[in-house]
Amino acid sequence: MITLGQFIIKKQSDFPYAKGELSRLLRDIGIAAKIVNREINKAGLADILGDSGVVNVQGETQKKLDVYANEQFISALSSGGECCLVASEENEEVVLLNTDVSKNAKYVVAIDPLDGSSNIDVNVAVGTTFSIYRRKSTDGNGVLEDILQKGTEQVAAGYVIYGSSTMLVYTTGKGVNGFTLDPSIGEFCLSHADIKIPETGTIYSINEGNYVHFPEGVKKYIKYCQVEDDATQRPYTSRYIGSMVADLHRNLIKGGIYIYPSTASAPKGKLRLVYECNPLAFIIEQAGGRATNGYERILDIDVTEIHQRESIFIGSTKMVLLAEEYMAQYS
Ligand code: AHM
Ligand code: MG
Repeated sequence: MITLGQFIIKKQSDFPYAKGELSRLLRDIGIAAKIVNREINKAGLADILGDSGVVNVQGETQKKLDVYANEQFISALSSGGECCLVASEENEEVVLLNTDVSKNAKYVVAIDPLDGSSNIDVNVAVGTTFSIYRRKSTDGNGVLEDILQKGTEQVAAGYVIYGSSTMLVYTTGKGVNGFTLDPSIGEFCLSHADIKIPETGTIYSINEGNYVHFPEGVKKYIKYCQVEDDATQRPYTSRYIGSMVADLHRNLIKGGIYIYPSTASAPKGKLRLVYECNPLAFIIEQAGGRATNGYERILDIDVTEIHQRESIFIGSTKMVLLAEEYMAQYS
């Protein structure tokens, strides 16, 4: 059995000049994930379900667990001392970790502490997504520009899924590995080494309730998924949890496509590029899949603000390529 901590140290040799900072940063994220997991597990028993009463910068009501998870990740990163600045879904501005140990740190982190908030109160899987970048500024407190980097500049990225079991999946650009939390010893243990997404699949994940608002290319692609055809095992299965991490994790293991397209009222879709689309795009590409906005690679999109939105087509390469063909032809 290999624990996350052991694995991270072992993998440090992939980076000959590494001083262990990135390893410690990943360790800090793992620690916060365990604390958040503990709270999620007993959510129905503790007074932690429901709204916090605060509306965040996205205009969405924060859940108590959103707030709790945000505090835990920021506090672990702050005391860990390897990250100087955090961009979080729950904070309008970047958070400077201005402590003695962290202010000169080399890395910055973008995070959605608890993704899939609408599922929290009903005991359905939720997640955390994170991206790690090397700062651009040289020392002292970080600046906004440190985090406004394209997805291609990510040093590491990952997600935690708090599901029927809790897993942490991450990449440092050399493949994707998944660790399952063993609650009896409180450790993430390597359970899914070198994950590869199937080239194609039979699952499509999209909120079809928004169908009338979708671009024509997406409507036509959905119809393609639903047509009967033995050779391609259609009609495909429709699966939509409403937690992107959970939908993506399933498609990563089984093969499939997840789409959150633009709609008439949301021309860039709903999801946020910096802390939702980019980390998951990095993971999926590293697993051999594909992630675009229907036209352009997600990781190549210019980042101008931390909460900017982007449409996403992500998953098995052949399925995403075909959806893009429909976009090119009809949208
Ligand atoms: P959140 O970060 O506020 O939870 O929103 C992101 C989530 C994704 O996890 C999920 O796939 C999507 O929003 C669901 O949105 P919708 O209910 O519009 O389908
Ligand atoms: Mg989110």
